Amino acid sequence: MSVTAQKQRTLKSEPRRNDADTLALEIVEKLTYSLGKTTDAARLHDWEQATALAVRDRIIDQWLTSSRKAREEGAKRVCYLSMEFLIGRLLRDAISNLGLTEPVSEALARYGVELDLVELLEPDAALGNGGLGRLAACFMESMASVGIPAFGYGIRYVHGFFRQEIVDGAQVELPETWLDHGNPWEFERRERSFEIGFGGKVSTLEEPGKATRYVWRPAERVLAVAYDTPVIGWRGGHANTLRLWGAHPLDPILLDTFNSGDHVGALVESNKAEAITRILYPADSHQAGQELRLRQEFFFSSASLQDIIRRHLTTNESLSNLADKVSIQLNDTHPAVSVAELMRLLVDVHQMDWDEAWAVTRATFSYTNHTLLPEALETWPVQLFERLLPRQMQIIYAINAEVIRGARAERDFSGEAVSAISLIDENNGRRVRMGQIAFVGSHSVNGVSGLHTELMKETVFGDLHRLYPERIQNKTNGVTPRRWLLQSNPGLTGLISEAIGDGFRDDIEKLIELDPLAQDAGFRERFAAVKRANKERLCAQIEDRLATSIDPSAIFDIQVKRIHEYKRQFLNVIEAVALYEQIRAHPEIDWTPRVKIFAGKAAPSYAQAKEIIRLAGDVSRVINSDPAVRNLLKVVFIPNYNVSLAEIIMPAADISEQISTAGLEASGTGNMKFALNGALTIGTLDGANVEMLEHLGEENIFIFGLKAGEVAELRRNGHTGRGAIEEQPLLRSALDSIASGVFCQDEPGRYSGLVDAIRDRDWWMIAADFKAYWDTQRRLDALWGDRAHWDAIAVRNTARMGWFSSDRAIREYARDIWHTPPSA
Ligand code: HBZ
Repeated sequence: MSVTAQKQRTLKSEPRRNDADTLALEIVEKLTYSLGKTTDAARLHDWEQATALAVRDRIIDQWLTSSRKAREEGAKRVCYLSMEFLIGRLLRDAISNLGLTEPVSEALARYGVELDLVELLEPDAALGNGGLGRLAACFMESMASVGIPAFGYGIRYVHGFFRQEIVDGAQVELPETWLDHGNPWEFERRERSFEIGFGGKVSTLEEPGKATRYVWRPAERVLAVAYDTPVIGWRGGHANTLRLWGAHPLDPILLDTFNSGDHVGALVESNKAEAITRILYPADSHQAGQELRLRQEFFFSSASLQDIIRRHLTTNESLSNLADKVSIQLNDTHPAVSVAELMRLLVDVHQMDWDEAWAVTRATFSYTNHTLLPEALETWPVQLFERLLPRQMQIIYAINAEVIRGARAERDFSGEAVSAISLIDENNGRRVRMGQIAFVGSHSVNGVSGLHTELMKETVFGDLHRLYPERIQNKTNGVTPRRWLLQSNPGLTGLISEAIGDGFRDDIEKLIELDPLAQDAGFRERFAAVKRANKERLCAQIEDRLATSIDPSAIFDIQVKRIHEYKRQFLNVIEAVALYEQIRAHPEIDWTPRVKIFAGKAAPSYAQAKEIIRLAGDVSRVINSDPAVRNLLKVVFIPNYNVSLAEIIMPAADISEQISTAGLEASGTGNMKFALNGALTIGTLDGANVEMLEHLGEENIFIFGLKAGEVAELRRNGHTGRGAIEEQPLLRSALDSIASGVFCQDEPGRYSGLVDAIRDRDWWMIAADFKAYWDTQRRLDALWGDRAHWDAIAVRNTARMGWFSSDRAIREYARDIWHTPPSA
């Protein structure tokens, strides 16, 4: 037995006890010896740190065991490369997955400390923009839960996604500082560092009888240092590693420069290096396009690949079998430069023959696409790419030549078809197309819902799909039921346990056993009581943050997500205005009380999205203060939407708004979280809503509006909003009010541009879909009057959403893409 194995044995031979006495002792030990505080002097913040450290020790036990096991068994590992991991808080996740919620609560209670309050002190790790980053976090948790050995690789941004404040109605972005009080979950691994080059020249070495060798001599180099966070799975059975790279200078200070008197210049290099991982780009729907972004992408791709190769070579003689031991998943195109970088490492550094390297590369990588929006597809100017990554650019040219040769020879591609698949876009000032690179460099390319995958085949990747017809497959997204049900909705979780036992905690698809209880009046009432309590919890938050009181007996109609024209928060606001006007015009009607809740951030440079936030605020001010409304309608915009706020919002919704223009939302995952918690969805046939319809049955979801094909056709035919506006007095009046300044009397023309865009173009089909949306909302109003029916639908939503678990998604990836057997 090796010495390490022996040491591990020793550690394992003393299994920890999970009772409150032991935990109290361990927490106080951390307080004393790690934080230097007595129980009397400790502030809540100290308790938070001490609790995190005590819980962390238990994770480490499992973490070391899991890593050793994977190493010893030579198991195939998944490496999930993602620019973003939108993790949120970790303490509750860890405590809950380890089954320690009760003993930790009890241990802290002995010192008069409440676990709930302790948990609130942890900052959100907001290392992502939205769905894509949150999906990566759910997938990490699910890989640990189903027992797939995996590494998540990403960037340790010092400043995560910005904090949003609303000042005078407008979004203001403030820096986020999650690391200010240290981070108890991470381990800095100075010994795991790699040099990353930029710029410079490529030279060739010719040796007789041998292939030409290329040597890249970068002009600049920075150090990528690993920071590891353990990710513990359900019931603590398995732990994986999230390895985030921080950028550091090779030399902390240029002493010569300093000594010559240039004190600022001496730090320039160091600042430039550290800038790479300083901040997350806050754009989720258009490509950032700046050099720093490309540096970030290459930085974390190269560091991750060097690490993967190093690990492989510790137990394997060559890299020929890399694909048997590692699967690398590219989360969108952000790490797509990895394809060229792995080729460089294999061919230039490890001297593998080009053809073999190309086969190994394709067998190792797979790629997930998350958007069809043309403005979000990444391309880089060839000039910039060449200057920053000269060798990778050469490799891209060589790959391109080979792909085009193959297309001409095997599939008779010519002219337009060749330029469509080319890795270089020659039509827009020569740009490198990252989507094409990810596609040709992978053995599998997947979309994130059935509809999205079909549209990928028809649109962005139409020609590549013709060339490689077997490559595209679908993997519908999922969400982790631990965070999005068990932890965020303890009331519902307890009720479900009472009704069907605890089996669903280990296999969420067992929720289907609840289905018959939709017919049981007693159960429905208890289900509704849980919802009511969750709504009260949200009311308290809103009161606290906005000093606005809302009535928990009203319908809570919620739309929370990034603000984007295609997600159509504007449609929702217009409906609020139309409803407002109807309530005023018809006081005699028995209107159903409704609270419309919005939250979400706009990309700082996205002017229209910011206008929509402003409009929501303006509309809410007028409606909420109009006595004629008699509290039948309220509109609330909650600032600074993040994972922790989502955990309070999702369980409190009656209606979930999933109303994107059909064909544009790749999948959505908020839609799944809401429905899992018993909200009724009003939505278009878009993204995963389509599959939700299949699983829920059409009587349990409220689908309206144009379908993707109809949207495409209307757009082709030059549709504008004029016709629909003419035909619908409610819409016309609402738009007139918005355009004429009813909600912004200080600046009446503020929203005329937004309204003109609907009249003159209606690109997002707001006018085209308004009537169907309005009618469906009124159907929901009527249904609210029949509470037994409403509650039955809500129960069925929870019962039938088990399939939308990220465990299911991960098992599909493991089976169809990675070929890694799960162990749980
Ligand atoms: O990915 C989202 C999709 O819009 C959503 O439909 C899907 O459910 C989710 C997970 O598959 N896409 C994003 O969140 N995209 C980004 O956040 C993004 C970030 C940086 C970019 C581009 C997109 O440069």
